Amino acid sequence: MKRIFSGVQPTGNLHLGNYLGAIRNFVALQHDYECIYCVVDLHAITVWQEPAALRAHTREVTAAYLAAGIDPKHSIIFNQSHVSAHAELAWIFNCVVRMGWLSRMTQFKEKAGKHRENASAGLFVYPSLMAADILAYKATHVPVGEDQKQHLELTRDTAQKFNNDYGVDCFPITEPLILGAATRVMSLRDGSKKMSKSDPSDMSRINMTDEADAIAQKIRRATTDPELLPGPAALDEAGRLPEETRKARPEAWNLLGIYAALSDKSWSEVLQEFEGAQFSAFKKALTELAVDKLGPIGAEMKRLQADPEHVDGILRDGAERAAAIAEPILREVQDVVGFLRP
Ligand code: AQP
Repeated sequence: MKRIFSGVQPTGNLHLGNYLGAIRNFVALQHDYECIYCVVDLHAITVWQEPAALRAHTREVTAAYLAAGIDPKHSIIFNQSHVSAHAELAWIFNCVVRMGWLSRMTQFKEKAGKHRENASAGLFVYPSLMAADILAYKATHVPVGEDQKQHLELTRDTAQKFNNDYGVDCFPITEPLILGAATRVMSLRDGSKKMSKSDPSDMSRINMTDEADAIAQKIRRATTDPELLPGPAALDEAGRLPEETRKARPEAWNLLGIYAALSDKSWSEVLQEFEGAQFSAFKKALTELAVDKLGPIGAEMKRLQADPEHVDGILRDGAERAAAIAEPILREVQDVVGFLRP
């Protein structure tokens, strides 16, 4: 059986990167996999969250899942803190993963910054909680953006080490699913930084709930370069974008990649369409497309967020269904480890 697990942190400012790199793919995968989608609130508190904002953002992510098209009757939507197996398995994995593995995680280095001793211990062990999220369901596949590849590698290492240490075949070696033309959407202000919820500049990202005016203004002001748009000759023989080519004009390629992803077109089709065009013309087309695709989702998110009881009901139902899968797996792991049954 093919089972998907993935999640988004309720840390506010859900953006186009979260949509194209993750949530949109979650919707498409529902047809071919058993899907479990989590609002990872335990992960969110690895950096400070105002309690009232955390509650609002948990409902915001749930609303984004629903508005984008995840069907809560078919897939499971729930929040992490409602299913205690995540935290319990994470503790066991904290005793399996090695400090050296965790020390190599680039996300920890980036988020902890220069003053690592001031970072929470939770931020350091974040990847073992992520391994627990996935393996509590023995998920076989995880759709993520490229930034999560290293963490997923650690999940695979954790599963392998657990299986080896205890001489069991308990956990699958989970595969990443990195899908679509925009697996790493970059900041609109700086093509070397990923689009991010925590960027202090709201102009750096298109939020999923931005109104048409805001989307237009952000795209109009997005950093570009003085050259005309490239044609299909910039691609390699297989129609891929060479890394060196991307690096030479990161902002231009970022906007073209967003256009390709939102329009479901290949690089080659997009480059044919805009070869030799000025950025002003391209930005107009991109604005129309972004408003067309994100507008209805943003409006539906706002409608759902105005009805917290409905959203909370979906999370409650999802948590019951998630716990029914995770608890027997946790018991199996506890038996393997040698814990007595209560
Ligand atoms: N810029 C991005 N491009 C493509 N995919 C992205 N994702 C995040 N940013 C981009 C994907 O969204 C999913 C959920 O991410 P998360 O909530 O775990 O947050 P994050 O990865 O830490 O990134 P954010 O949203 O930018 O938050 P901050 O600012 O806190 O770092 C993941 O699948 C991720 O790959």
